[in-house]
Amino acid sequence: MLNEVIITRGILDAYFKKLTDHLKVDVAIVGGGPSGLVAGHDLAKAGKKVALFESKLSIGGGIWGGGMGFNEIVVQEASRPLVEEFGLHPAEYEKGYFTLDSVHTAATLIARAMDAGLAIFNLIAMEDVVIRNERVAGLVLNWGAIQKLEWHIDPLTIHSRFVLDATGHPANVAATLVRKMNVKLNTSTGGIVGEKSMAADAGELQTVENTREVYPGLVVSGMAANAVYGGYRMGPVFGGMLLSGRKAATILLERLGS
Ligand code: 48F
Repeated sequence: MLNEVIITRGILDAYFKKLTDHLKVDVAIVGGGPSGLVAGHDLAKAGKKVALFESKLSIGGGIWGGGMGFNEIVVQEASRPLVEEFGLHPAEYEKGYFTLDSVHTAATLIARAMDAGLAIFNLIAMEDVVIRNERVAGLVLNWGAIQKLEWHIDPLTIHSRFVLDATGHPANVAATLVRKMNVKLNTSTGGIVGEKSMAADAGELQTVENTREVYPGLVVSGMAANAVYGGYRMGPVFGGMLLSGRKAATILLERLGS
């Protein structure tokens, strides 16, 4: 006969073991969209201790909804090797344009990243960063729902050697750092330059170019990179996001000394 208390204890013990194992990590990723998932996959595969925190229930960010809710996305030739490496099934639509089912893409990226060793914590939001010796050194975390309700409940904290801001359009980690610490970022203005309007080709190249360490200890990827450095948006073409995640992992592995 199934015992409800054993079920409850199993969940609590397994969850708190997972969380306790990730109170000190090499890289803490904020945001479970395409760039964060690819970065998490590559870092975990390279043997790094890496945890991803996503404020919402579902992981996958902007992938699920395709374009305007039509659940297909497009990737371009440049990202095809990465797409195939992950076991996705690109269908050529016109020369150089490939469609992917967005639900299969999100599910596959999540599964591959977790199989590589990425720990994912959904429902948990970054509300602030830890500062040590004038560098970002961890995350201040609270339940995503508590953040939304604006309840006055103190957060908990983890330490990380690096943080990756993969929060998409709002670049929430970099924005929080600038708002609270009044620091100078390594951007043209020293602040968050702001995302530009739609120009898919330029935006796709820029999201990879702009994937950089924007402040000691803080790397930005995906749309957050374009928001911070002033790149264009590109809509539901996702190759740049995937390649940005890969570049973020390469930068982080170099900085971690691998
Ligand atoms: O926006 P998102 O998918 O990130 P991305 O990797 O990809 C962008 C594309 O989806 C799309 C696009 C492609 O052309 O432009 O927009 O840059 O995912 C960002 C995730 O971060 C979460 C948010 O819920 C989303 O799932 N997030 C944002 N702020 C926080 C957060 C926070 N403070 N704490 C935790 N998660």
